[in-house]
Amino acid sequence: MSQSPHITDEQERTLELDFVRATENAALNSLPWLGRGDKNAADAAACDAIRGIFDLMECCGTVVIGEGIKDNAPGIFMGSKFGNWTRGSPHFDIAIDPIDGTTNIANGMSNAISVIAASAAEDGNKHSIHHLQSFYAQKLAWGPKVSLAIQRGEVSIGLDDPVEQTLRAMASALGKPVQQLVICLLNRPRHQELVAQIRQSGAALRLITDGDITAALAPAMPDSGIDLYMGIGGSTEAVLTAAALKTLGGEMHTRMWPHNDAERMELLAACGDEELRRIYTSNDLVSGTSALFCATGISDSPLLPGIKTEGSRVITSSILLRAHSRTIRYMRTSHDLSHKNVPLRSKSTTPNPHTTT
Ligand code: VTB
Repeated sequence: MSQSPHITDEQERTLELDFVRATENAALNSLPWLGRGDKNAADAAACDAIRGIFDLMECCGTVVIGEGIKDNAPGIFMGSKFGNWTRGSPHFDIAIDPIDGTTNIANGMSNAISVIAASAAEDGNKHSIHHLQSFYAQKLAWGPKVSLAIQRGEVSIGLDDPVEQTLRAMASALGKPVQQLVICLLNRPRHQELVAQIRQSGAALRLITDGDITAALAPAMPDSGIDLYMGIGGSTEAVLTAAALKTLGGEMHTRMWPHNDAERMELLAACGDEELRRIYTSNDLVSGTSALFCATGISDSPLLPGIKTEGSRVITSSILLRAHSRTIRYMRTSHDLSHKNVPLRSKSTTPNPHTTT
């Protein structure tokens, strides 16, 4: 967003806790849908809860990355205004995935999180979060140790390099043989060739069903056991991953991946050939120096434990990342549901005239 006022450090440090409340709220409100076979109901519950918190927040948020289009979800769309838009309060771009892993939540499986990222645009720029117009994107994500080896000129890594070459470079950067590498990707027919090439190299695979934000962040998380994330996943998820990598270190290369000729033609008309071929780094996708990333686990993932219930108490685990200070903050919160009021947009008696869905 170009509108001033710029967010101050102080404002960011205060507002960031409300981001955690928003993803916690989404996780709490979608919990009853864990394993109930209805991914849209889970998603709707998460959206309602996120809006419920943002309605209370003194900020001017514009959703530049929403969800719903690829998954046909009842989601929060691009252009939605979040916050109460009080005059003088800070402006943000917001990227949001109320639940990454809606199929997982419907099936009661691991790897479901609620996630929000925000970044304020700086001088001259209209937006600080780049909207990738494709449904899908090609991704290659690695951790800080590999980035360091790249910076030192010891290895080089590129999205278009042959798989075997990429894995050799990874192994050399991590100081272990290719056979000890663990590569994560979505289990999809489109990855058949990639899977065969990885298997041939001798590296191990971790194939996941859904939820590729946590999977793409795994190489940057200590002890995740994942060395590299590869393959084609959602574009929304790529941008959210980029916001987190700004704090965690590590890097991801991303390129739009049209899934059929019709989408290719649409993208060519909308953004041109150069843009379609462009390989984005995380700073290209989230360009502001301010960037917040916040996620709460719904079910267990490499990033976060899922929700645990103890009587009327529910324990949530969240991660809050702030690029300015590079702080990685983990929050384990015990909510007493017999006392707590989970703010929901649908239950609000005084809807804010400045907010839209
Ligand atoms: C991934 C995953 C998401 O979409 O981005 C995936 O992280 C990619 O799309 O949780 P397909 O499922 O169509 O392959 C999700 O599974 C759902 O948005």
